[in-house]
Amino acid sequence: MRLSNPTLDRLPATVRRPRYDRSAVTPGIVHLGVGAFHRAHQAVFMDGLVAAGASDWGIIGASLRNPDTRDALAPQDCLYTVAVRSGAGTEIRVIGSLLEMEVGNENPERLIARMADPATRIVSLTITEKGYCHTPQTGELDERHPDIVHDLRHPQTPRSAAGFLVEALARRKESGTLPFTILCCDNLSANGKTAQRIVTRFAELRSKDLSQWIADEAAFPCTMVDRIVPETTGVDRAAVSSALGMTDAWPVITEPFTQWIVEDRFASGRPDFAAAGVQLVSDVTPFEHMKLRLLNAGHSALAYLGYLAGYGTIAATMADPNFAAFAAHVMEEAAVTLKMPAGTDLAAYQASLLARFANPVLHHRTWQIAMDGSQKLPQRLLSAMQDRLQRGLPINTHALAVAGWMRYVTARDEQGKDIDVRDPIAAKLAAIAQEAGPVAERLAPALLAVESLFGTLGSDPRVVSVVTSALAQLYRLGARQLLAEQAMP
Ligand code: CS2
Repeated sequence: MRLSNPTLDRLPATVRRPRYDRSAVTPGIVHLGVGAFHRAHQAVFMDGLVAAGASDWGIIGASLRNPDTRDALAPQDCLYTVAVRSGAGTEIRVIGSLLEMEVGNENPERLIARMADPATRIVSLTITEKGYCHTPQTGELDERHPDIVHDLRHPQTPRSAAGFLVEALARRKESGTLPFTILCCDNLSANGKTAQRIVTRFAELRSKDLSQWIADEAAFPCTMVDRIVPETTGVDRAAVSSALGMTDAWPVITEPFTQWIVEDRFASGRPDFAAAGVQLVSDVTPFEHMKLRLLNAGHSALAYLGYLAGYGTIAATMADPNFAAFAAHVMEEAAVTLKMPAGTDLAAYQASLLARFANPVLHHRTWQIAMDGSQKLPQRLLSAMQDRLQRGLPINTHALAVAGWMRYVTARDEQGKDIDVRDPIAAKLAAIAQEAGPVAERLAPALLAVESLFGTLGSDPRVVSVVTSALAQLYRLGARQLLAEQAMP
């Protein structure tokens, strides 16, 4: 038996499910990048809103290139399970807010038409950092990116998110329809502004008029999104299907915590997000910095050093007290760079992050988080480093995290085994590592010279010196021994 509309009734009584009439839910949102994160985060908020009778907005989910999610969910009427895991056990809930699925590269026209349809009022995005085809250090569109070059030549059959967004917006302009709101839900710094810069620049390369219209009429609110959602494994699928008493081909696994903070600027209306616990604010910046520099920085630091030490998951890494202390130090270094609204308890926030990281029933792989470091380091580690340098403060712990990344991208672990490094510039990084050899004094400066990632920070002598010495120690002692020595009083 497969999870689907007709089988909803056969679920065990304890499973929360859509009790509302799904046929009365209408698509108001097109979401690009319908991966595990979206399905455990935004789609759950939307399901909660409909269930509470506060909205009838559903989601059309789109993958830009990969048909896997559509293939798994289409036979189940786009229903899927969210399994929330904690020490207290697992709570499972079937989500009904996803109505249809599209795959961009299979049928670009249909996806564009969906986005251009006046019924679509928001296009939200979780396309990961690299999906923006930008230079991570500057946040500008990379006009030489192959997908961008392609999409400018073939605007009707785009590949990139920017290409889809701009073509759909062009058609809305043409037909006299208001633009949709572009709701960026990726972990980028000033994510709405970054999306805006990229979309308007791409549009400008097509037509000044179009780009002006988008700048004047569309909205790009910034958001802070937070929920830890590891990749679903075969074991997870089997466990969820067994709890359901029927097959769910692609459930998502997550933690109890969830948070969504959104700037309240929408071009064509929005559902009553607040009724589902979304925090609507006028400026997301402080919360976004807080999350990127504490949670995501801590995550990346643990992922690189933990992986090098042979730990497979964040929880396993955190179970080593020296690594937990290291994560806490990264957060302490970053915390002083944050300017939070009065009443924010940063110490409590950091403590809650450490507890979330340690959640032993969540198998969040260090390898998964280590992915795409060239896209993640600037907003997670480098901006805080820069702020500290400006104030004359030491940067040792951040430098060690960066050194961990450096050793990781050489694609050789501490035992000499290959690392499967996934990163848009993995080949370039490997070439640099090859040329420099495993010698901190050569490797650190060579990697710091990658401008798209480090910008001017990479030539700051203080950075070169502290990162080089951290990398030298990492080579000499290995991650475990190094952190053990640092933890000694
Ligand atoms: C993680 C994030 O994969 C990663 O890089 O740091 O996906 C993290 O789990 C989320 O941002 C938590 O909200």
